Amino acid sequence: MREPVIAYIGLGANLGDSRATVLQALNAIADLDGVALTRQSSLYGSAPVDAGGDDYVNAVAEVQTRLKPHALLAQLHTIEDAAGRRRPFRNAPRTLDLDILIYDQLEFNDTELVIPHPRMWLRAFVLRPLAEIAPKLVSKKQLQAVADQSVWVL
Ligand code: PH2
Ligand code: MG
Ligand code: MG
Repeated sequence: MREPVIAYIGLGANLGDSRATVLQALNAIADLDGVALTRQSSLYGSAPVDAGGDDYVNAVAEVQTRLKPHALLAQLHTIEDAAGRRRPFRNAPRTLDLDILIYDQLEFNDTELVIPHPRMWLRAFVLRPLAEIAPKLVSKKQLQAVADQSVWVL
């Protein structure tokens, strides 16, 4: 059996009961075979970045997983689909978005998956919750670089 590795998952929602959906998604992640939820951030509110619609609810989860990156992604898509996720256009308001941010020390890039997430270092709605649960992964300088973005603890 594969040794588990640590991965970080970004959660976001801005359509429907976003708070409830993000909390349900954390439970669904914890229930996945081959995945243990080891930490979860607070829920954060955030203004949409490069997107429209209502304010988002965001969070970050730390998991230990035996799943390979694409298998983990497939499971996250299943959870998104169960939450009624539709994909009418890029960055459309969404009931649930689950993104792999970091997977072990992996640097990987194909048409389906880019790891680490290419825009994570530009986004306070990722860096603030990530810094809460994994402070060594985010520097003060990186947080300062996104300090103008509106993010608040719910
Ligand atoms: N996700 C996006 C685009 N913009 N803005 C906020 N505040 N939160 C998000 O999760 C988010 C976003 C694309 O996935
Ligand atoms: Mg996303
Ligand atoms: Mg996504």
